[in-house]
Amino acid sequence: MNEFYPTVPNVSYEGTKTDNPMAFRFYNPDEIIVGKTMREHLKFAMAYWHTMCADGTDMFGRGTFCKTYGASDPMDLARRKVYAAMELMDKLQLDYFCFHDADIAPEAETLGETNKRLDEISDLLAEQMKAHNKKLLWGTANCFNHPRFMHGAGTAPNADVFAFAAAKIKKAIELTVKLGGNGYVFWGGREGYETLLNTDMAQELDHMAYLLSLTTEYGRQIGFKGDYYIEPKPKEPTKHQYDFDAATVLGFLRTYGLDKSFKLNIEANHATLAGHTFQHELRVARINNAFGSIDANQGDLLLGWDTDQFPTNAYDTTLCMLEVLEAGGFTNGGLNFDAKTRRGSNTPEDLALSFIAGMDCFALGLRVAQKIREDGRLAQFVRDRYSSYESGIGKRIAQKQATIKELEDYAISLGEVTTNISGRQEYLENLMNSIMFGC
Ligand code: XLS
Ligand code: CA
Ligand code: CA
Repeated sequence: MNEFYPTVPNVSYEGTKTDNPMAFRFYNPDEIIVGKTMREHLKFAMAYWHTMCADGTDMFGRGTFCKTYGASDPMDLARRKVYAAMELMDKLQLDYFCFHDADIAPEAETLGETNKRLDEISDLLAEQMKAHNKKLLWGTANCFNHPRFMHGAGTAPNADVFAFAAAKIKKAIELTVKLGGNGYVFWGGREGYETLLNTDMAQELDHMAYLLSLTTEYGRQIGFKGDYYIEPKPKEPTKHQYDFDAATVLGFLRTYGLDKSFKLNIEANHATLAGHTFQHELRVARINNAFGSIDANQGDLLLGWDTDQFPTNAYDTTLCMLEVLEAGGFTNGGLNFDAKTRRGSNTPEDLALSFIAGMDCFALGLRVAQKIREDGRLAQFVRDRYSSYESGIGKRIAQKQATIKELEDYAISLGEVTTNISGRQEYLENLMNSIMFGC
């Protein structure tokens, strides 16, 4: 087989002093940090759709990257992508990947034919994954690209579309099981609305819950042992997406008794689209025992859409890794680079440099997060801030033993609240800087 990325070398750790751009400065895969290698902590994955497929096409212009791999027809292209993916993952030391059904094989005229194509390419993937020691972090179904999904998939007003979506998800779960996937993601695609004037929201939500039950139960029947994730996103492509943010998804799951069956796949760019920080979404997931996996990217706060940029903001990755460590690390999840190079960064070297930047940024985040935990001042500050709940009336509130009359008597006896301790936000922000930059 050809070499698809001749200008990309095998990338390894050279430390912060190196001037080699094709090297890791912070990501040292086999270095142990609190009992685990960095590789085990970070579990980096490549998103097949961006890395192998997307050619930079946007609504103003054609593609700027060549993603044809020298292929002569669509199935030849699908096969070549498998080999190219393995080569790139090897060179970048990426152990995992994620895919949609439509990323690995082109849709045919009928679903039956499409499924045959998926069988063929997944056979090749299975063989090559074994040869290259690669793992599937999660699989998913693309129920948003084809025109049949113009009004949604599980929430479509057309029952034929619902059936089609169910069949596609069934097949995508089968592929995930076949490839030993650790997870399966439900991302709402077009599950939302453009206007309530034509929408029966109650019926759509009921249908969505039914689709989730049907497909996830089927997965368990065929031996899927991994985690099911829902990936929140507030808007785009629809004006309103039902899986708006982590809290909305948790409320929806509880309404339909599905909360025990799902965890969340939190994407940084979707968090900011919802008007939250990445850290907020991770915290909501963690405190609700729903922390599962992460789509590692970043948006541009000056743009109102999903730019899916490679993550290079070390402050955000530090806060993210603090949440991950606090959650006890990943189990079935990992850090999937749902990210693409900018349209103007259009060479294979740019692709490698973008992964290096993202991997180094999360490695740096992990290193600093661990330093913050070792330092202990941040966690101690938070504990002290709530210390009034450790004794007296506070302890009775924390133990949920206080009566309303008791609280009233206590408040009257106080006369006024005289002690309210400063939150010291600026001090804490400066503390973060001093730990991050080693001063
Ligand atoms: C799109 C989503 C998508 C999911 C998988 O915005 O991020 O890529 O991660 O369908
Ligand atoms: Ca995503
Ligand atoms: Ca995105």
